[in-house]
Amino acid sequence: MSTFQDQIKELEDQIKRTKINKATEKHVGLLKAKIARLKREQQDRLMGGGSGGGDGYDVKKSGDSSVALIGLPSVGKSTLLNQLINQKISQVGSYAFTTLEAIPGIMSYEGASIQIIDLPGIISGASKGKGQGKRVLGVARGADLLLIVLDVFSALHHFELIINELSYVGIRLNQEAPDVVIKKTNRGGIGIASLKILTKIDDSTIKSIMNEYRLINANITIRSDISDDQLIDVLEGNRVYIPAFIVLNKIDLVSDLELREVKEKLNMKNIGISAESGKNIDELKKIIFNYLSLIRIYLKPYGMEADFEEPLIIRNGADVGDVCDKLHNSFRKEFHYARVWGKSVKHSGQKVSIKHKMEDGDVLTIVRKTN
Ligand SMILES: Nc1nc2c(ncn2[C@@H]2O[C@H](COP(=O)(O)OP(=O)(O)OP(=O)(O)O)[C@@H](O)[C@H]2O)c(=O)[nH]1
Ligand SMILES: [Mg+2]
Repeated sequence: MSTFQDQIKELEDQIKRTKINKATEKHVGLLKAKIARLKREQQDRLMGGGSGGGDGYDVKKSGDSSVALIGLPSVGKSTLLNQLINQKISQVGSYAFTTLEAIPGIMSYEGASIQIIDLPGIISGASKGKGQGKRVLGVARGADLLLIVLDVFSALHHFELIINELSYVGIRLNQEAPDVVIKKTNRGGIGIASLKILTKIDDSTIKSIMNEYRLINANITIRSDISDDQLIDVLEGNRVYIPAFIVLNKIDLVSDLELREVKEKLNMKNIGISAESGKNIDELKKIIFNYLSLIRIYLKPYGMEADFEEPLIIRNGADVGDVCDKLHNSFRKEFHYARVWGKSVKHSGQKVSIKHKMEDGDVLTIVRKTN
């Protein structure tokens, strides 16, 4: 295992020693691709050897969205879970590794049921299997939102550690998935069609990175201004793109000035809270709800009044078909047409297809073929 580690370190040092400019761009891109390959091989080895123990805890997804609490031991994750869901289901302790498995709970907010998953603390080397780390990170990979929980006293150092561990298992935070499509061909070399001006990578770097992945004949269509790292992410596959923000806990123990100093140094959106006293918990709930970009749909059964009491909660960007799937697994098959009142249509009661995109507050009638 150390040989992987040594090789990766050696390549990373080479990048550090290289002055990055137009002339070295391609070389650096290649080094990065090599590092990515070594990391993948290292991960494969770990998985195969079973040293991490499975791919995550067996947490059943429930609710409209799931949020994972990730952080080092004793920062207050379990205290926070209990606050958010208003129940004491996860044990709190003043010693490290109190929590030994994933503990899910449901937070109710604005008609939405949001699953919050408390996790064991992670430590440096978690991504390589240390202290149940792989299982913890496995759950994090499946979440719709990550709350990075930091103790206000060690926030900066811990933040960096967590970012590294997450990145190692292919989790990309607060990044759009790069819009890149690659199709293998039989001949003709690498054909590049960029529909955006590329400011971070040039054609020759693209080609050599693709060659590093044994792609000699292929067409690549690029619709976002990608970097070399993002191209490698696409080639590696297996990346997940998850929104995240920082929860700075235990602010009851510091002055406002101390808190401000820490906040200024963090380069990710954050909120200071006290999980123990409940300070800023309501604000945090609101932030969670907003980050998940959930929308409310009011269902109006055919020929009846709309139900404005209990909206159906679904993710932003969902279409009528997604609503059907949420209601019953027969709805999509039996779908005839739908009518919508609200922001997503021009006319009230407009007839729409199953592909129609919904917006927050829309009223929806689904008409089934059997009706
Ligand atoms: N002062 C203060 N103490 C807190 C706060 N939140 C948690 N604690 C204390 O910090 C200790 C650790 O809390 P836990 O909630 O068990 O921490 P954890 O992150 O779940 O720890 P592990 O399960 O070991 O990873 C406990 O003694 C808590 O009482 C807070 O906001 N302020
Ligand atoms: Mg805990």
